[in-house]
Order: sequence, then C-alpha cells, then structure tokens
Amino acid sequence: MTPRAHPRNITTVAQHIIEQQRAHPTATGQFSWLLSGITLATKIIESYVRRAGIANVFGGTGDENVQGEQVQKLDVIANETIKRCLGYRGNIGILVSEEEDEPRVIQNLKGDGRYVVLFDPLDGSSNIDVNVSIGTIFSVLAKRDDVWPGEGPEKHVLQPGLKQLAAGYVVYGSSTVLAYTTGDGVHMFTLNPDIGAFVLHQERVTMPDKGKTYSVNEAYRASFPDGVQRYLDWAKGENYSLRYIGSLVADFHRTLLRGGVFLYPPTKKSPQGKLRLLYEANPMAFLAEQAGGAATDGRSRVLEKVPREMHERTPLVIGSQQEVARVQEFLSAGS
Ligand code: AHM
Ligand code: MG
Repeated sequence: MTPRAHPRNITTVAQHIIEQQRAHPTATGQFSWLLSGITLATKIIESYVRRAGIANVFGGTGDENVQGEQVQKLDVIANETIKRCLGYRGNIGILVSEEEDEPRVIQNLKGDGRYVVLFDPLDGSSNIDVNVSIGTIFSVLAKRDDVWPGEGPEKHVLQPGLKQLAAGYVVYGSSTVLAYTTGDGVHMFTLNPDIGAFVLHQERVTMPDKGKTYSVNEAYRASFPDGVQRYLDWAKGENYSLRYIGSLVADFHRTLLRGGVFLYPPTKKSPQGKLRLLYEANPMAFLAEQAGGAATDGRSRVLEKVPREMHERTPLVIGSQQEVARVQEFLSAGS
C-alpha cells in the first residue's frame, strides 16, 4: 500500500514562534532569533544524550559545581553547548547557568543585548547514567531599563518570575519534547529525529484541575514540615498514587499532562528546599500557570517572589489548581 502523507499541517517550533510574534505588531524578530538559539542548543544536547553510552560522556568530571554538587560530563557539555549557541546572538546581554558561579555578560551592559537568559542545562543529573529522563530548563527576562550600566548584571538577573518573557523545557525521554510559553498558553512539540525539527503536537496545553497523584521524595518525610506530612497521610487515605522520577523536568511534564502535584518541601538539611528559584521553579511556575495550574512555595505564589541571590533555592509545590490548594490548606493549618 502506498503510504499517504499525514493530512494535518506540519508546524515547526521556529514557525510557531514567528507566528506568535506576528500577533505583536511591535515585535522586531529578535525574540524568535533568541528562541531559535535555545532550540538549536537543545537539539545538540539531545544528540549527546542519545549517544551517551557510546560517546564516552557518562560519569562525573571529578569537580563540584557552585552548589557543591558533583558535576557530570554531560552537565558540562550541555552548559558549553548553550553558551556556544547563544553566545554569539547579539541580542542576548546576560546568560545565567546553574553550572556557573557568576552571570556571564555576553554584551557590554550598555550595548543592545536586550535579553537575560537563565538555564539549567541538564536537569536531573543523577539520572544521566541510568537512562532515565532528564531535561533542559530555560527562562527569558528583559534587561531592566532603570539600572545604571555601572551597577553590574545582578539587578537585571534578580527579577521576580512574573517578569519572565518566555520559559520552557525540553525533556529527553522516550521521545524528546519541548514545551514553551511566551505568556499566551503552553505549546508542545516533539523532535522528529528524521528531519531534525521540533514539530507541533499540542497547542494551548491545559493541566487537569485535579489528579490523584503526588510526586515527592518521600524518603525525606521525617524532615518535612508537619503540614506536608499530614498532607501525605491524607493523600494515602484518599488512595492517591505516588510517582517520583527525580528529574524535575520529567516529574513536571507528567504533572502537566496528567494532573496531580509535585512537591519539593523544605527539609532539615535544606531549609529552603533544593530547587533553584530563577532557573527551575520560576520557569515551571510560569508554564504551570499558563496551563491553568498553580505554583507556591508554601507561603506565597512562586512568580511573585523577589530573588535576592542568583542561585537562591525555594520550596516548591506545583501542579493542578485543586491539588496545590489542598497542600496549601495543610500547610496553612500550622506546622
Ligand atoms: P540538578 O539540577 O542538580 O539535577 O538537581 C535538581 C533535581 C531535580 O531535577 C529533582 O526534582 C531533584 O533534584 C531531585 O532531588 P532528590 O534526589 O533530592 O529527590
Ligand atoms: Mg536542575
């Protein structure tokens, strides 16, 4: 039988971004140029991830990053790839990475690099060597107009998540999927390896309002706040399921599609939780809200938090509206 072409139109992520931009008459095209740099980088990273076992990139480098964590070879490759793909795009002023101590100033701050790009090059590092889903997370801010050039990059970087212009992630899973938002819904693409392009498969993704799944590293239960422990007891009584991969990108991706709630609460060892506000929690919170979900640190909306440090950590409760509200009720009832 002769194969027939798929009847639906094919839209790549590059086309989609350009079309989104057409809706904004003042757009200059710079933004789509920036996002195309990010998608190029993630395609290169995915090609390393897919060949990791044969390309001799498994394992650690023997170094620790700025967070005191073991650096994996693929962390370094992913970080370098993003810097190489974005470093020459003239419209980027500052790059911030989980793997770097300081913001990297690409353009002179007086120059016309309008954007600040923050990323976690390879999230879920502990899963790299065991063939479990990992991902790349990114967040885009505009440089502030009210900062004097001599003040250094920090003020441009330390903006609340509400100021994000775009955010997204790529999950390197059983297939490679990219999700992004520019504040007008969440759109999802699958990498077609035959043509090397991310192809649209779902526009305006919505997160179910509820879902009987919780996702947390329950091994730390004894050191969670009492409210979280009581919530976990309640969820078990309601016959919830537990799903925990240990890669935020993959756990969030499942929660986005299926509903439920993901938690990384404070622990005695990490009183602020483990996840980083600027390039893990904020981009996921932006995506969650754009899909109809919610994200809180247990006290306030994640997107309203004013960061004080580049690598600041935050507790995170994120997912379906009703599930996040339920956790919040337990937390507010006293700890
Ligand atoms: P990483 O950015 O160094 O990979 O760390 C972040 C990861 C998240 O992807 C995941 O949610 C969390 O760490 C898992 O931590 P734990 O092993 O404590 O459950
Ligand atoms: Mg991470």
